[in-house]
Amino acid sequence: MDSASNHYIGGEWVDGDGTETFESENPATGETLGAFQRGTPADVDRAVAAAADAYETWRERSRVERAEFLWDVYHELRDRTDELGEIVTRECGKEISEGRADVVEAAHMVEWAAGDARHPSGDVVPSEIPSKDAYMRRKPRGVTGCITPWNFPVAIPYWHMAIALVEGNTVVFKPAEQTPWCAEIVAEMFDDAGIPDGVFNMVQGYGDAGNAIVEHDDVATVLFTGSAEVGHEIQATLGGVPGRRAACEMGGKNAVVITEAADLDIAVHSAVMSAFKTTGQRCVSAERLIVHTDVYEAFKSRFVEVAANVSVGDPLDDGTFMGPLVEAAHRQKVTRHNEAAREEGVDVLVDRTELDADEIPDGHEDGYWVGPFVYEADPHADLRCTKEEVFGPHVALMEYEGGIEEAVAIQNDTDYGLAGAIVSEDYRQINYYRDHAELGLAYGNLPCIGAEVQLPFGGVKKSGNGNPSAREAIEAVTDRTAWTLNNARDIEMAQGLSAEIDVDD
Ligand code: UN1
Repeated sequence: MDSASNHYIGGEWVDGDGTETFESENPATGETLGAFQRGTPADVDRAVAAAADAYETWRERSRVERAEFLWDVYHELRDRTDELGEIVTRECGKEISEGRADVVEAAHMVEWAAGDARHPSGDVVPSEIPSKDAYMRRKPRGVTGCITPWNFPVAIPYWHMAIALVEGNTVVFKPAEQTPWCAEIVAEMFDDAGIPDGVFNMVQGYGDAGNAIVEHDDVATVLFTGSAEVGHEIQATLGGVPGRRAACEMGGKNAVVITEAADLDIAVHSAVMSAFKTTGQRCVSAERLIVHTDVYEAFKSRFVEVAANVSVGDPLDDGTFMGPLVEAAHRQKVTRHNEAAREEGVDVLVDRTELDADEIPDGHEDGYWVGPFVYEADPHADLRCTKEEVFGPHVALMEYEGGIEEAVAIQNDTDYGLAGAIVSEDYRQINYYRDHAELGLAYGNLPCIGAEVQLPFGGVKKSGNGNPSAREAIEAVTDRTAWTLNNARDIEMAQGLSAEIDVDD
């Protein structure tokens, strides 16, 4: 990439209105991967106009026909999984199996959306009146703004866009500024598939471009996955505006509950995956481990042993468990949270905030490295470190003495409600957790990461108002119409309402 790459608007790669550019960087090495034009509100205006123009003809095509374009994307994702997985890893630092899994997850979502195009859409509903046919039919809503995070730079854009497009909406995509290269590939795949001009548009850039989408009156729906801070602003902006809608999926302060009836092998495995995979940078990552006193010491010694030794290193190496954090600013943020936890007086068990020089692979000295930070915290103390989302490998061990009710009360003692897991061999405990944990995604004897695309995805409480996945995403990007047709010559009304019209002579 010699000069800064363009936006994709109206079926063409175009120069933006602004002159500023930004760079994509490999977080494991600090190497520059490319330069990209920084989108402005004027670029967003142009993209929204292109999407609005294309909408009228796109919505007239059948669902099946619209899905044909996505099947091409699906095959490209499958054929290029290894190559694209490596690009994901190079641009966002996730270790290589996660880089590939990102592409596979994207393929799964595209497959789900395109496959669903041949399934029933809407419902046939009974009527009180035999001569009436009643249906629930779906209509697309129009231009959909998709604002996506860096941590799943291929999968999450397709979660949003595949379903929006199959349902007949057109799209303006604003990817995260940390992963513009992956976004460019996403756009190229739509271009390769020959999607009609203006149906898919992309404006690269920062939050000001995202804001311009949110504030644009011609954008009917905003799908957002990212931080709670930004998501709540989007909800506040669109909340009371007639005709406009936002579905937001945000963060969590997720927990794994490990009861006295836990299989400790499963418990350690679940906790390590939940806390440290993706270097703790999933919205579903666990930052709290709520452990019963009877198994506390045994669990602690095994967990601490892994946390102290788990491999942090070159994410392109197959043997690496954790890659770097995504960028310098995020490394500073995680470091501050680790320091703040210490200042609150918690007992620190593992502190790999600064890795030893010999842990950092050659040529990777400029990476944004951090290892696990593990501490003990009283579950009943009012601590910020067990309440605020860090988005890093920062995890509290919280010991409880009571029954499952106490464990679930601690799990629920957070403003968030995204993901969680219980580890137990006691089905009564599992069922209690299933029914009372305030979560959108709950797991038994598993990590709390790794959701599959055909399930709803999203949280409760501060974690979000949307489930931007599978069938629930259809709700976000369509409106329902109750359509009733009379097949008789006479009009007959429901509820016994008289249809007679008396005329005075
Ligand atoms: C996110 O971190 O924003 O459940 C999404 C998972 C993935 C998606 C995570 N399928 O871990």
